[in-house]
Formats: sequence, C-alpha cells, structure tokens
Amino acid sequence: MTIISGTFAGKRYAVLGLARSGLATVECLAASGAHVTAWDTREEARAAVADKAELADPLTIDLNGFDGVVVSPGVPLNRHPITEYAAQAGVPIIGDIELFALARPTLPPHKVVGITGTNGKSTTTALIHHIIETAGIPTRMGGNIGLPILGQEPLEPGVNGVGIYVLELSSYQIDLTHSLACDVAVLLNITPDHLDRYDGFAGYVASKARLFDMQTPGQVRVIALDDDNTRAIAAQNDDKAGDGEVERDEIGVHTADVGADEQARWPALQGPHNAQNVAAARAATRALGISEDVIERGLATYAALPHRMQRVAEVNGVLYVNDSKATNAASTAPALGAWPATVNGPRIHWIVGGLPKADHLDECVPYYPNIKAAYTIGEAGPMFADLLAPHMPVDSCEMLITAVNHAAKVAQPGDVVLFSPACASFDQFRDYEARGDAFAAAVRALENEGQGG
Ligand code: UMA
Ligand code: ADP
Repeated sequence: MTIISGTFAGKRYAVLGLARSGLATVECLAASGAHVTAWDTREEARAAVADKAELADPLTIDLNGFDGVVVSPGVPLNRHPITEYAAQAGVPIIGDIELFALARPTLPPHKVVGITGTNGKSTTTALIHHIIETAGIPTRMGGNIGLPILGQEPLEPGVNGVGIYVLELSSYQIDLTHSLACDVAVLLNITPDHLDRYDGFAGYVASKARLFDMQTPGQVRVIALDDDNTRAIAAQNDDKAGDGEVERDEIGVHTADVGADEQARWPALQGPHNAQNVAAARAATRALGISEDVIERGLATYAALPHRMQRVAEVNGVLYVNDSKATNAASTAPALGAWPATVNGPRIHWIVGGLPKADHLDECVPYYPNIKAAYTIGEAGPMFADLLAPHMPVDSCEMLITAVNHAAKVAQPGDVVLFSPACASFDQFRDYEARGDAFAAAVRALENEGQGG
C-alpha cells in the first residue's frame, strides 16, 4: 500500500534512514517514477530496498541535481554531517511528511488535520481519527503514531464529501516539513523534551510553532492554553501579511472546558491529561463540521491505545497499569493523579526509571501523597531513589521484573501497581513498546503463578 503521485516522476531523491518512514518513502518514490538513492548505516535495512533504489551514502555522492534529501526523523539534524553537506549543494533536507505535502495537489480533494504537542499526540490523533470514522467520513491516520503516511492507502474521491488525513507530527517531523498547510492544526502542550536535538528549549518551542506558520488564511488552529509556552504561541501576532487582519481562525481550549461529570461517560479517556486531549479533539472535529452527538458517540466508544494508562490485569484485587509511553515526568504526573489517596491512605505502587531525560521529577511532586511506595529501575534508578526517599518508601530494584515482583508481594487489594517510568526506554529496552510488553509479561506470570498456587 502506498501513496503514488505524479509530482515525483523523473525527480531525484536521496533517502537517508530506512526504518518505518524511510521504507515507506522509498516505496512511494519508486512507485511514483522517481530516481532513488537510499542509505542506512544498517546493512540489513539497505538490503530491503536494493531492488527499488541505488545504494549509496548521500555523504559520499555528488548531490547536485537532486531534488531533495529525505531524512528519517530519528537522524539528528543538529549533529549529523548531512545537514551541512546538503546545504553546500543547495539541496533541501526534507522528510516523508513534506513529500506527502508535495503530493497533495495530485491527490483527490481532501483535508488534513495535524496534531503536535509534547504529550498526548497519539491519543488525540487516534481520538480525532475515531470521531471522524464515527461520522462515516473516509479517513486515514499516520505520522509519528507509528504509521508512515506515505504507506497508507490513499483516500479515494468520496461520495460523502472529502476524506480527511489525520497526522500526528513530532517536532522532528515538523523540522523536516516546509509546506504542509493543515486545514486544522492542533497544539496540545509544550514542556521540556528532546533537548539533545535542539538549541535549548526555545528551539524546541519554535519547532512546534512552525506547524501554524505553514498554514494559509482561513485554516483553523486549535491550541490548548494550559501552559505558558502554548499561550505565548497563541499570542503571537497572526497578521503575517501586515494588513491588520488575523489570518487564521484560532480556537483556544482548556482542560477545564471538560467537566468531571461528562468525562465519566468516556471510559478510555480518564484523568486530567485526557480532559485536555478531549477539549482539543472536540474543537478540531467541530471545526470539521462534525455534529455534537457524533462527537459524543466517538468519545464514548474510543478505546485506549496500548501502553498508555492501559489496564493489563487485576491480580488478587490489585490493578496493574501499563503506562510505558510516559517517557517524561510531565506525562507521568497525570497518571499519578488518576488514583488519589483514600481514607485508608495512598494506593499507588509506582515503578519508575529508565534512561533519564532530566535530573528531577518536579512535575510529579504534587502527586507524591498518592504514592504508597516507589520501585526504581534502570539508569535513572539511583538518582530517583535519592530524590524520592525523603517522601516515600523506596525499593531500588534495577530490573523491571524485580520491581513487579516486589510490588506484587506488598500490594493490598484496592492498590494499583502503576508502571509509568517518566524516562526513555533505551537503557534496557528496544523502545517503549518492548518495555510495556515486558511489564505485561511480568504481570501475566503473576497471574499464572496465582492460578498454579
Ligand atoms: N540512521 C542512519 N544514520 C544515522 C542515524 C540513523 O542510517 O546517522 C538510520 C537508523 O539505522 C534507522 C533510521 O535511520 O534505520 C532511523 O529511523 P527512525 O528512528 O526515524 O525510525 P522510523 O521507524 O522511521 O520512525 C520514525 C519515528 N521515529 C523517531 O522520531 C525517532 C517514529 O516515531 C514514527 O512513528 C515513524 O517514523 C513513522 O512516522 C517514534 C518516536 O519515538 C514513535 N518518536 C518520538 C516521540 O514520539 O517521542 C519523536
Ligand atoms: P505522545 O504521542 O505525545 O507521546 P500519548 O498520547 O502517546 O502522547 O501519551 C503519552 C503519555 O503521556 C501517556 O503516558 C499518557 O498517560 C500521557 N498523556 C496523554 N495525554 C497527555 C496530555 N495531554 N498531557 C500530559 N500527558 C499526557
């Protein structure tokens, strides 16, 4: 399955990085009649495209005459020599999302919704996609959610009106995109993250803001106004033409727009963070013309994505929750807020740690009263143990499986064992998905033990 576009016929592209987005890129460009030179440092990745592309490292070839170097989001542009090398040859560095943007004029009429933010992108993307599907409108979902958009089945001309592409966009992907004008662009929140890839926090904020800069007059922007950084972007002068007219329709939303009573109707959208995601998704789908009753039906029938506050099992009256996708303290904080202490005291056994992104857990501090005990793992373990020990019992476990077993021994019926690591996974796992699967496997082993005994 691939998007094919006459835009690329006869053009020359170099593709650097051949994992999910790079493979879909080669597929699309080759099928569209472009000449492709492809490279990845991993030999097996190169072998997978040998029948569709010439294999050569773009750093070793003359780039004159190329229409672009298509780089994967995981290639660090701020450190990689390709940035300088392509600039010298005057060849633009782009990503798969930019190729999609370039192909748009040749696709049947459609709309694009783009979603960015530090946390909640995947949830909000999947939720908007689900509401659009509930409305019976043809739709495709792709981007940072793990589904390269070029590898999706293209939307055909619709009988029920135009179809809608819903794209989750990371800051890395926005950096590689220059002409994606989203009919609706959504910004959820901005807190420090990915600072190894930017020239300070300001550089990361500016990357997110560019999603709006690419829009054209009449297009809609939805901004959750819960933090200073998103508020600053919303306040920026919209009058790019300098004619005194605001050029984009802006909709400001707040977490507080969603009432606790209505949120109780949506089982997979609990917690304050999901109130923000719902507020943004509602505004975006209203802007697409979808009715209130369809939106409500979509919210009520939405199913949680794996590894995000996912209930794995209840064993001996203890609930085990996999929140492996919480890779920074700002995304773990609302998970800790989801199970408040009761009259019997705190209930959460918190498994935390991995590859640290910061030397503090500041965002989580307000929720410490909800935590019965912490179990630290991974490279961040010793640092987190020092930070947490003054506030709660800490068990330094190092390994995830040890943490699950220790928590299971002491947890009482009604307690929650929450794996919300507030760290990246790469110290001990391939990615957050493998880490969440390891947690679920450890919980399943507990279940089986219970059955055996
Ligand atoms: N490579 C080189 N040379 C280098 C560096 C990398 O050849 O110097 C190669 C690697 O060997 C690898 C490829 O380049 O084969 C890098 O690929 P990638 O890491 O971009 O992997 P993809 O599978 O294409 O995944 C990317 C996104 N990855 C990142 O942003 C790191 C996926 O987001 C996204 O889902 C996918 O495209 C489809 O659009 C993942 C992610 O972690 C989920 N995103 C970050 C996040 O959510 O925090 C931003
Ligand atoms: P992203 O795709 O931006 O990483 P996800 O929807 O996958 O976001 O959620 C990642 C983690 O962040 C999950 O652990 C979830 O509990 C938490 N989270 C979800 N939405 C928000 C939000 N709006 N603000 C803060 N944290 C959130």
